[in-house]
Amino acid sequence: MLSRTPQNVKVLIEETKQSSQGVKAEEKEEEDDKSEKEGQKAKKVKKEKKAKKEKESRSESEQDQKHASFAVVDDDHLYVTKYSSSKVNDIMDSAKLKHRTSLKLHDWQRYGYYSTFREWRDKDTREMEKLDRRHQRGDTSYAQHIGVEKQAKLVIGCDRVHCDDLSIEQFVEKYEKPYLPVMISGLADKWPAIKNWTLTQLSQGPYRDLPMKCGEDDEGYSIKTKLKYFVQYLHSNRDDSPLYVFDSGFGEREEGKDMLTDYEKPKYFTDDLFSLVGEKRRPPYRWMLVGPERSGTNVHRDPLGTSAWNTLLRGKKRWVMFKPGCPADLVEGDLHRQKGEDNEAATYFTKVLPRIRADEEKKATPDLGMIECIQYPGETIFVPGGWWHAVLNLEDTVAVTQNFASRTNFPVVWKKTRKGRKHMAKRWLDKLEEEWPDLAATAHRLNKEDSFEFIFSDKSKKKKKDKDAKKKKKKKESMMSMK
Ligand SMILES: O=C(O)CCC(=O)C(=O)O
Ligand SMILES: [Fe+2]
Repeated sequence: MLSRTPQNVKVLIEETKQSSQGVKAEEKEEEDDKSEKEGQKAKKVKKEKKAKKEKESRSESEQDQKHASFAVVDDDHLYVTKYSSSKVNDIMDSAKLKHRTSLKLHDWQRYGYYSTFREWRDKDTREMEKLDRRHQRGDTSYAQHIGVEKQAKLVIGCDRVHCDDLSIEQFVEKYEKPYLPVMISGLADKWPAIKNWTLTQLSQGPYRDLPMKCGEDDEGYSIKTKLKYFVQYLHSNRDDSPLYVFDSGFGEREEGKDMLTDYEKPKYFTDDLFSLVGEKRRPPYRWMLVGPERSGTNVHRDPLGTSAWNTLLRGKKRWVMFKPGCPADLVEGDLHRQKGEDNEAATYFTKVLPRIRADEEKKATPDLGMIECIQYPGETIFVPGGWWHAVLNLEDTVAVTQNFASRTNFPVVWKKTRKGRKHMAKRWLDKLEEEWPDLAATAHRLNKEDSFEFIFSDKSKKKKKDKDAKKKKKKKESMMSMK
């Protein structure tokens, strides 16, 4: 682990010293009382001890709130009037050090985005709104844009539609089959999550003690923190690219089970073919996201060729998408990142992306198929499999997203799964044969066309066994660290 900065070491040592001195002083008092053997005093000590125990057993959150010193202004603005408790600072600092080991704590603020971000955001928002108006007016169609018809435009907006105006069949024909993104409003209007997932509820309501993944260490272990601590960090941090809750296990923990009933799969996304392999074996597929302003997700494609829907409950998200098949080093920014610039979404959107766009502008025929837009609260974006995408939280956000294999994307997902998750793919195929013979037939046809065969050598079986054991150990250790 990287050492802390001298400044922070000093703070930590001072705090540790103070508290340990405090404990020692109390113990000493008790010893003195005993040695005096005064019945009255002994009774008093007993009473005090009892009171102390009771106090300790009082809910942790009650005590945390005393530390936090914030004022609830409305559902989403729990303004921190003073930097939150040192306990939360310590927890989050330790998470930060584990998550990005190449940074010292003060490096998390080295670019000063905290002071410059809003100016950039407001200007960018005006441009995005203009782009959106042009797109919704129908100035550019997806067909032109992705090169199916001539006159490709450099960047366009995303189609927007209300769910009442888009039937499932229309969605499949217009967006899912041709693999085109769309922003759909109205799907979450009745979700309990609208009320239950406000930032205040998340930090004070029934989910406050849920451990949520907010980072990953160099060995791939999850770094988790309780929601109530994370929300305090969200309100008070000044980091360039803050930690981001991106948690796929929220519905599996006892205290989080109710979260699964706070939302429902929108009508367009009910196919979920991976469910056939069972909850334990299937790849992670649903995530709860709590993103402080300036946090985000850098350019990537979703795993195994799956498509995704992402519903935003609070705040605003800025999206950029590139059509499938674009060169990775170009869209990921490797060709446009300057020395000293990091690989975080905030830098990508504010620095790297404008350079990619400017270069694209110089091309005779722009060919990245860039789609850029802002997602507003209550909107659900459909991200078709294979599309590169990056997201920046323009404000503090809460969202839920799921990835899925459907009848429509099945051929692509099958090819990726049989290669990337061979053992699971075999099991999947067996289940498909029972439940969806037509899809199993598609899988067999694709295997035949590509001369693909399942071969499980002893070596690969051992590798799988070792991997499973390691995963199990990791999970156990990560649970232990939360206790
Ligand atoms: O909201 C985000 O930060 C990104 C989520 C994402 O990549 C997705 O939904 O596929
Ligand atoms: Fe994604």
